[in-house]
Amino acid sequence: MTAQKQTIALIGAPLEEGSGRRGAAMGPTALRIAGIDSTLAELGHAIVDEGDLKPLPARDLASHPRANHLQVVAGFTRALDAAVHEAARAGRFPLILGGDHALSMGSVSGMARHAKDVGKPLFVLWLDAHADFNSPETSPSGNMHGMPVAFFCGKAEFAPILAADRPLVDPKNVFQVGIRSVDERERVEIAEHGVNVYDMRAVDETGIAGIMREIIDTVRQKGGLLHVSLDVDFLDPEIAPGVGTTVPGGATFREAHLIMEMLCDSGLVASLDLVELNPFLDDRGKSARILVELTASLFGRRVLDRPTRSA
Ligand code: B3U
Ligand code: MN
Ligand code: MN
Repeated sequence: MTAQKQTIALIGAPLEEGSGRRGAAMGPTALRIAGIDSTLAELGHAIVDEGDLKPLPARDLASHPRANHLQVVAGFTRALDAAVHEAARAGRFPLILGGDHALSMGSVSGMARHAKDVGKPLFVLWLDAHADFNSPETSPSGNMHGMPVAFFCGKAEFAPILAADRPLVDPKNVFQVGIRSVDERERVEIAEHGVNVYDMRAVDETGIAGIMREIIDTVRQKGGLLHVSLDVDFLDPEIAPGVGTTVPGGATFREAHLIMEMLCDSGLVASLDLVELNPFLDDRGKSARILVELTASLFGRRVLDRPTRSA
């Protein structure tokens, strides 16, 4: 159970170069100021704050005209891949404090290596307004925070950022929820590769509980580990304005909260990214505080005890 007492490794990743604007590098600090460590400690977990990562060298890579700040993103990807893999290997829960969403190239790759070590398939729950399935060839912006899913599925031509034989994630093991802004080429790519997409229309028609039950049942049946990647823009900008790419019509606090409670009950979550928080754009720490609240629900904060359900 995620609610079981765990040792949580807080791994700060002050990356903003993937996003095309400044501010997300302040994300880890804002999450700490909003009390991420004390909140989780109060729930009975042990916290190891590993501080903020420094990017590893990536001078071996030439800059790329369609992958902005490739070396910085690659440096963080390498550092995160190593730090996340090591934390998971040591039995700690990797909780990545972002940083823009390009960092998931590293966190998911590190977890894919861990899943391979323990002989389980890795599943990814991508909570986002965007599909993030671009590549340097398809991206309209060149911003690498729009590319991580294609990267860890091995479906995009990138420079040799990580070892060529790194374990990849099967696109059919990726579940995207809350999607409402997809580029033309991405639309084709995600369908071709079999990514499971629950867009906002699906959330409205089916309800978030039904979608989460389906996802949790699949991961459980396959005996998988689940990595959760939470982009602030998954949430409606009314409740979480602290993000560079707001898209109207996002998830409500109640929907996001229920997701976290159901994930907690499932006991399947092995790692978590909190990404795209831009404190420079936030409204008096509102978005940072919501992320801390949602994380607390994932780690066992509950309103009332309930009989255990299947999901
Ligand atoms: N799909 C667009 C916009 C975008 C993706 N992710 C975010 N924005 N945050 C792109 O540039 O790839
Ligand atoms: Mn994203
Ligand atoms: Mn997004």
